[in-house]
Amino acid sequence: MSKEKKIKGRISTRYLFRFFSFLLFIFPTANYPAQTNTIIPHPRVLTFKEGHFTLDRSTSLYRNSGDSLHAITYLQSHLRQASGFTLSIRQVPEERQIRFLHTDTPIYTKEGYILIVSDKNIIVKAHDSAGFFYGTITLMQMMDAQIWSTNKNKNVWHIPSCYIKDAPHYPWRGMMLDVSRNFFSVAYVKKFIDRMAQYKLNRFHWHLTDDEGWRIEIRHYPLLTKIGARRGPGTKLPFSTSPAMRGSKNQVQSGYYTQPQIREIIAYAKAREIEVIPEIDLPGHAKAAVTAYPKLLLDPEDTSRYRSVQKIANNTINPALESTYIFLDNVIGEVAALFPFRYIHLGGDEVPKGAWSNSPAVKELMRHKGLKTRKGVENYFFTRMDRILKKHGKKLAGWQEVIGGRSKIRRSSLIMAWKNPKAGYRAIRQGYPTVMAPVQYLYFDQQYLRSKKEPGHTWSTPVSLKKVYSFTPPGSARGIQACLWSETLLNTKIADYLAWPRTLALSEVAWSPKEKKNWHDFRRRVKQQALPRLKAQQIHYRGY
Ligand code: TNX
Repeated sequence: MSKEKKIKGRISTRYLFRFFSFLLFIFPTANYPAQTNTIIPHPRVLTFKEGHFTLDRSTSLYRNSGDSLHAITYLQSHLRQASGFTLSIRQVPEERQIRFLHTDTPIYTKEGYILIVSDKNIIVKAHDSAGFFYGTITLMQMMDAQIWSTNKNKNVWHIPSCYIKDAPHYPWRGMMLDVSRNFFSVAYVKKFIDRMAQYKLNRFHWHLTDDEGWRIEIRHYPLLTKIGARRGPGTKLPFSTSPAMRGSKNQVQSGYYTQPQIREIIAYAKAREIEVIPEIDLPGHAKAAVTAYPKLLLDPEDTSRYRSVQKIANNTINPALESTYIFLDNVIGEVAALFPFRYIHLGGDEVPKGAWSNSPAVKELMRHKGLKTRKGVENYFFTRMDRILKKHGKKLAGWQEVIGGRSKIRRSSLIMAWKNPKAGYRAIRQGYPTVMAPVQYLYFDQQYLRSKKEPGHTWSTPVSLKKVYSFTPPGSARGIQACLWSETLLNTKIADYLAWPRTLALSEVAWSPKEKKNWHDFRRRVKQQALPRLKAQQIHYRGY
């Protein structure tokens, strides 16, 4: 090539460079692809505008009320982890700022928010603490996935200009974690809660007691955890009862949460706008409790021998003994003092056939109260338990069984329907606030698809991501909830795998209006937005 041509070449490269720089100058978004929505759950109203906001260490924060504190703290701490800097809070509005502005009326409903991003500033408007938090979560979903990492190496963030107005469809957007069958550490429970918050879920149902373990410290009754939280060789709780007590055969499995740890977890959840609902499963599913305190909870003359559906022998508290109610009053007293949320879940599911059938105390109770059936005895038990809860200033939550037969519990009791959607419709018709948790759609302990290679339960139908997404709860339900029972959850990897990405579908069904549901678009958003974030947090999700 001649010298002349080389020079010409260099000139034209330089010219081209200048030309493109000029283009970038007049169209600052030219180096960004056209914006598409990647937010999960899909917001009610969303429009993208030209331009973007650049967030870096010089960006400041401003708030005109106290109810944006959770949101601000959350954003600040993630930026600190991902970038190493802390955004400062200023007393006056200025440019290049994220402003949290309180509104006098709710945005649509409770928990709603408006988010406006422009190249000059970001405005989050809300009427309550949850609204600010969710506005901030949406903002963080529009930032690079590195916002969820902890490696302090991203310093500049671009957020597309937009206008978003949003609020949840259902007030109850829950997940249940069973920590009885297999125990999970405080650290994992916190992770579980934080991940829920990232997708605007707001009720953590903590299944704290069951046959295989009592996991909450009760000061009145130390044996509940001393005996009831340990199983395996040399302990009083057998290890081998099939099929629920799986695990490595030679090791004692133990674990429970102390009251300070429980307080810590509740505060951690509260900072993420999540209420914690504890479950003490009664009167069935109580092998751990009756093993720890047989004298208080079992009729010594009861010769009935029976097994639960999970094949656990003689696992049911006797409802005809006064000592049962004294015991439960003391337990509920401590639980009520620990958990600020208005509901305490008392289970009520799967009382085994044959329980109490030979208990003289129960026979006497039936005669005395004119109870004809075992269901009648269960109802008597729950009516008394409801009164105890009332005394401690709490409301009852229970599985659908608590309203079988002629129940006298308060109408304000919260019913969780798990056997099928129909059970939920029935509870709604009877006037109870109802949470839909049907196994066919929302049991995340079930396999995704039928295969020997897939972890999870097989007793119901498989629950694929698409199946979760297809669930259409009635508008009149209080909300929906997924359940992660832990019989097969031998480690946190399995727990992660079963929960993700299904939790994303749960989030959208619980939050977004039906008209916004679109399976193909959802899948695209899962791929573009969610999976990189799960990866950044090392969540062991199931690919698809
Ligand atoms: C049924 S759902 C149960 C649980 C099991 C679960 C396993 C409900 C209220 N009871 O005890 O862990 O199935 O999928």
